[in-house]
Amino acid sequence: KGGLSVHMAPGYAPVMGSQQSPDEYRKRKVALLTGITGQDGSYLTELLLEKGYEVHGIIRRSSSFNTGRIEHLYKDVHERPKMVLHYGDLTDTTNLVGIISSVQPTEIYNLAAQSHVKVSFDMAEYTGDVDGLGTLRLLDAIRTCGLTNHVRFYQASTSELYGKVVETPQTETTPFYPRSPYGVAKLYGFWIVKNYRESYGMHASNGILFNHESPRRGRTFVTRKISRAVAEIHVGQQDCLYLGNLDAKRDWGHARDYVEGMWRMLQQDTPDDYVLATGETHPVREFVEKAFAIVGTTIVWEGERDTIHEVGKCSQTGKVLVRVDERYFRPAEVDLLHGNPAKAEKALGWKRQCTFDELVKDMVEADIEGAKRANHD
Ligand code: NDP
Ligand code: GDR
Repeated sequence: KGGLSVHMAPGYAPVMGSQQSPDEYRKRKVALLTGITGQDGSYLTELLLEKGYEVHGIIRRSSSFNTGRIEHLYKDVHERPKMVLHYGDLTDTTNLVGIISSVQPTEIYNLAAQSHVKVSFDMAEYTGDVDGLGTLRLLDAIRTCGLTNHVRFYQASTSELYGKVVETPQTETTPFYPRSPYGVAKLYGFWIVKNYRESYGMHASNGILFNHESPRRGRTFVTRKISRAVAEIHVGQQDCLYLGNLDAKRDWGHARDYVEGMWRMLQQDTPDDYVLATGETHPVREFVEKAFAIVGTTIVWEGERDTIHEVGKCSQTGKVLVRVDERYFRPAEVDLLHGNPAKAEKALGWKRQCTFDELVKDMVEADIEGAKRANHD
């Protein structure tokens, strides 16, 4: 895969404030996404382009390509692109002010984050800076640019805010008890969004999204790690899958469904906070079993449950295909996530489309295609 060249498109000069009323200003459809190169950023860009938006995305300068998920949407700047990329970072205030003032967006989706929970224990300060203070920087940049009443803002909040189980299923009123530096940083993000909404009347909403996956999911998240391993074991490129806690339960949906909910939140007259979830929960162990079943392999578990001695064997051959490795356990775990999306279903008319079984199938089949292609190359 090649990378995309990034252009500050000609004609994007800084403009502070707007002479137009908020209603007049919002007649244009201009979205600015942080995290456009991530899983959700790529699906949301597709959705917004389909809806006729001009989409601007902030990407990080990287020594290797980080634009693989949006490459198919890219057009050269000379071909009047509807997607324009800008270099930036949530840690760089001046840069954010520069981009917002020149793009004059009508909607901002803050999807950028150090999004890996386990990594947040290793990089706690950085995660706090990007996921917590980064949200503040973006909100303040909107104010600095004089667009407080003009821009609608979406914050990628998370079911990790719930953390330790207080009640299930979790709703917008369930108390938060985050269990990782990531969750704590996102808690700051959640509250600063709510605070700026109440303090300055900003149209700023939190989407409290439960886990959502896809073939574009980062490879170190558990679902994609499993789907890739199943595919690679199937085509003979890998022997065994090493995992951590098999008993954690998650409410897993498809990312394509969830970006639709983000957009719907910003089309409401008033800002609010919404849970997006499937309303079902499944253990990691079940994802493993279902994923192997797609290639015709039945997994049987042996050894002491939930210890590093537990293994998953192929029922037909007896070969060990799954091992538990303590390095993938977290210092503090979120045992159970199970969301109730009733508010979003009623107020936004949103409902997930993809079932759990369809999600597993979609991911495993895509990775089998990828593994076969790699075998050919
Ligand atoms: P990804 O990890 O796939 O994408 C994260 C994006 O953030 C990437 O584009 C990444 O850039 C960018 N990024 C990371 N650090 C910075 C930074 N310092 N400045 C600017 N950009 C940065 O996440 P997802 O797409 O899965 O998730 C999107 C958002 O939703 C995240 O905020 C995540 O925390 C949150 N969320 C995700 C859920 C899920 O299940 N997927 C559930 C609930 C919330 P690069 O490509 O260069 O690394
Ligand atoms: P999560 O997703 O922490 O819920 O955060 P992840 O897929 O990393 O973990 C889910 C559960 O699986 C267990 N697990 C493993 N996890 C990983 N990554 N690797 C393993 O080998 C493994 N073995 C078992 C974990 O312990 C955990 O319980 C995701 C991210 O997208 C966040 O950004 C987002 O906010 C939340 O979902 C909602």
